Amino acid sequence: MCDHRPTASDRDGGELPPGQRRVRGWPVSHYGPVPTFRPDRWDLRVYGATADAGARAWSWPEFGSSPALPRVTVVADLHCAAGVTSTGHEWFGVPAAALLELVPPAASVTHVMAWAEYGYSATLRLEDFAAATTVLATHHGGEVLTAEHGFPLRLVVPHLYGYKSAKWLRAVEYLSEERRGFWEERGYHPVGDPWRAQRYAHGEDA
Ligand SMILES: Nc1nc2c(c(=O)[nH]1)N[C@H]1C(S)=C(S)[C@@H](COP(=O)(O)O)O[C@H]1N2
Ligand SMILES: [Mo]
Repeated sequence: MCDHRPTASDRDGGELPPGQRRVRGWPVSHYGPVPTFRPDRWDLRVYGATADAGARAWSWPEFGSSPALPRVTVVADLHCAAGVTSTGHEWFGVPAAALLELVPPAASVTHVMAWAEYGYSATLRLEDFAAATTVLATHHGGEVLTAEHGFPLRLVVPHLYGYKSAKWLRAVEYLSEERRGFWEERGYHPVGDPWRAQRYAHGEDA
């Protein structure tokens, strides 16, 4: 999670979820090393319980140029479950809903697993992945993402805690039953709604 100290006042700006403190700037927070991007080996895969039982993959050039993939801008705060919120992020990328349209899930699908480099994973309810503000971001504040913030592609799920926003995204797996991802296996909440302080699967929000 995050281990940085808040440096700014909690009084400026909008309302924060319970137990969160505002941090100035944009801390870097993740487990493990920053992966090296190798464009020739990179793909984004959608697989699992798809409606036609098939899988779909985009190479890096395809992902960048496919006219079937629309782009949106989403402005949102980023709430780390360890307690700091960085504010005012302007994300630009492909809406997750567009992937769901291009690769329809089977009727049985209830969740998706976001898979990142080095096996990091985060589970999401289908409705959270499908939310209008959920985006597969390539840019932040008008610039290409930096390596430590997820270049070339990261998931952003602004209405949930940061551990759902997988950096270095490589695949989306459709699931017909809930499964735990990296932090969910370690006791973090399967949904992770910051406004309900859903940090842990058992505890604070019970
Ligand atoms: N691949 C990967 N993505 C990750 C993580 C991680 O450890 N690995 N940590 C998550 C957590 S806990 C948070 S709070 C955010 C932090 O994003 P940032 O470093 O851009 O602020 O990244 C999330 N995405
Ligand atoms: Mo976090």
